[in-house]
Amino acid sequence: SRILKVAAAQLGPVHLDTPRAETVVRLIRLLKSAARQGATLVVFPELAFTTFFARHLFDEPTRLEAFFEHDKDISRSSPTKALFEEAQRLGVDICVGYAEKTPEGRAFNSAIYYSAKQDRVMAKYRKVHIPGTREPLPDKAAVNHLEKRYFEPGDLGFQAFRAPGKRQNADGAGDPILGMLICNDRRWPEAWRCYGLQGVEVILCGYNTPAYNPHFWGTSKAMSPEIAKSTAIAQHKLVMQANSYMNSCFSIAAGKAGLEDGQYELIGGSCIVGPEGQILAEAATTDDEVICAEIDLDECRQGKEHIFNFAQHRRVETYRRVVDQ
Ligand code: CDT
Repeated sequence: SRILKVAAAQLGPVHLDTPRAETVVRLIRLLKSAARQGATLVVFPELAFTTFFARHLFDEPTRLEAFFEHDKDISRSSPTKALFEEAQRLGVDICVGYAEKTPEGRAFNSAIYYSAKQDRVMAKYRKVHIPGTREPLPDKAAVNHLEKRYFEPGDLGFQAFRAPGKRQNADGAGDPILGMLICNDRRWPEAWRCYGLQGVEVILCGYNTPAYNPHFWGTSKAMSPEIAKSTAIAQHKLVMQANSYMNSCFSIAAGKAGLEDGQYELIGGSCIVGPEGQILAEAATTDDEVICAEIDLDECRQGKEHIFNFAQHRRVETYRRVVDQ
């Protein structure tokens, strides 16, 4: 058995004017709580250091720039570095999402994996499936989702990696095989399958999912906000459970939750899912909350060796449309 204690750190609302440093303090509190419960890997939400700013149109470029991290290595720059320093002190690996601005001025919705053992950011993922629109909606009452305006689609692909932990042999073969996704990516089976084909054992996914947004969302205008919200939560769990099952892997989903700026609601529902599609832990609130689960990575083998043994059962000669269209 290859047992690991993992956690999702759900973050309650972060408002437009919340100072970054204040949010970092909350993230550190969640990290410490996860470490006290024995977790050695903690996943934080998408764009964890700020409000979900893509719902707003910013006329002033400097206003928008303030939501981005401009330093190449946020584990070494203020105020974000305090989170990584604490992770180092506690010996806990973290995956955290942030708005990345490159030195060339390119903008990505990114997540990084920090290894406490190596004391460095050892993997980066840039969100591939960018939802929403470039232009704001004409309907004045609508809540915008301007991710297409603010972020380029990620250019790093879906690269699985091994996180150095309690190595079972010299080449690291006992270390967990991990992959990162960000929010809307979790609804696309192709993204999971790219990781599944690399033998992924744990998918790490931060998210910000609106509870009610009939302009964009699979929830119709005829639905009450209550039904729309429970549908959004059900669809979130559906994709985490189904894709974990179909790729025989664990998954950890950490969301931002609750009412940002008193009016924009994000679903909670942070969860940890097993390779048979079963929910192992689930958030009970829409505020700051840590959920943990002890997982045995060897439980991925049952599916990988039998029902979803890709080498034995996939029929790649029939899948051309998936990449051609
Ligand atoms: N942040 C993010 O990707 N949210 C999307 C909702 C997009 S609605 C235009 C999600 O899939 O949860």
